[in-house]
Amino acid sequence: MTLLQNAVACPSDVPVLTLPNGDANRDGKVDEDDYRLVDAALGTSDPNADLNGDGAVKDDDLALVKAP
Ligand SMILES: [Ca+2]
Ligand SMILES: [Ca+2]
Repeated sequence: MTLLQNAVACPSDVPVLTLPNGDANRDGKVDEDDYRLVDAALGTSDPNADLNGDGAVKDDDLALVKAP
């Protein structure tokens, strides 16, 4: 009666989104394509262009594309 097996409490403690700086199209690099993608999505809630994940595509997301 001493065999207590603790189930793994939280096996999937992995961030759902891993966003490299400004890599909107996730091709591994930040370039004009990402800028255009975000710029074209300004004012929308396109999750691919919402780089900071606040639910809206705005200038701050565009700033992330510009950031190195
Ligand atoms: Ca890219
Ligand atoms: Ca945003």
